[in-house]
Amino acid sequence: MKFGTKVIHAGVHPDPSTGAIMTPIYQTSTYVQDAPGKHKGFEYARSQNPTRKVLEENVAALENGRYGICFASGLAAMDAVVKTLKTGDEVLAVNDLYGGSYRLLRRVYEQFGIESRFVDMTKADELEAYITNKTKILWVETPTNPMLNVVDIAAIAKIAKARRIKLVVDNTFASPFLQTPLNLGADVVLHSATKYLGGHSDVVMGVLVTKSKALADKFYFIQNASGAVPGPQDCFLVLRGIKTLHLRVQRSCENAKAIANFLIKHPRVSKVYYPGFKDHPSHKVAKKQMRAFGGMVSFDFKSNSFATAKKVLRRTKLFSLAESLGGVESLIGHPASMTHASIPKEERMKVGLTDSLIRLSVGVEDVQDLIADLEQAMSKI
Ligand code: P1T
Repeated sequence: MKFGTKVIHAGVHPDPSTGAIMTPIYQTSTYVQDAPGKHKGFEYARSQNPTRKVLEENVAALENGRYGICFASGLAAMDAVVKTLKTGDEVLAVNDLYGGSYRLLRRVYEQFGIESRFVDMTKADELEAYITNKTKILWVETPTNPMLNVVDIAAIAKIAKARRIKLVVDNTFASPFLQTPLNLGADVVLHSATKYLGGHSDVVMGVLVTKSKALADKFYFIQNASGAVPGPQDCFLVLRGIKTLHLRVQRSCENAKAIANFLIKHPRVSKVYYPGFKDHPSHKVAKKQMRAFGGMVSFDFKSNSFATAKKVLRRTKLFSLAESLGGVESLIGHPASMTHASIPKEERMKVGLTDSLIRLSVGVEDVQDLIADLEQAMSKI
């Protein structure tokens, strides 16, 4: 099946009792058993839910994996991955990643003796030097949040395999329409389904996908044992959102390209971070591993001033000032004070995440209107 067919049909079947074409929302906490241990595969809704099961099968198919495991948020999904480690193990993570992911590794897991180090993974050939015999997970985001660096998944996967380390790729920014990391050698894919999968800014959810039965069993165990599961209504909403994933992401990518081209010509703009530009340091890798360059664009000002950024952040009308991304509506954000506020300033500055950096999540509106909105917001700065 091709991608546009999978989003609608993979794992989805008409309801056997009524023929309902849409997956029902099984709003139940438990299931009646015929006799102790004699049931229809569903015992208790933390452990199994039919709406969730359909979504898990659907996302697994989109990522070309075998197992999908849903969690109450993207961070709950990440938490489940880190919970497979033990004291003394170490995570080697990309040095530019979502602030909440950084916070989970640093502020939660370091107190249990699971240390993390953050390195520039765009230089795959230098990665080997950072690996120790404690390193158990390589944690990659690509494109990264918010600097839009692109990591060569196949190159990192080769190193991970040789050293018997698990490679986890947070595929939230790309979505499975643009890249499928399991095909490139990753062991686990993570999504904040809150973003492109859901696509309508109405759900918080996370998903893990893997081909490995051994890893899937660990994740199912943690899903049930820790209990950070999504509700059935949210599973329904993400299933519905996914049906148009390819159309939405395609349009966002086209719009983002036009906006990046507008911004790069703007007299007040110093830098535009967009992997679709030929002079982006990882453009070649992006071209090789992604179908298109994504719907996210970050940019900075020649003034390097927070005051300038603040003016723009206040003035846009169609771009709403908000955290999150990947919805049909365009959002504008200030990573330093919003999504990445939990990263110390010295760490942020090392990757170029300044106080004047603005991040755009480009939606599916008419791009002329989006450009006009940015033009008016940036006209008097
Ligand atoms: O918000 P949640 O569903 O828990 O997902 C966390 C998460 C994980 N990975 C990436 C790459 C993310 O961007 C996020 C959440 N990010 C935002 C809320 C944001 O605005 O960047």
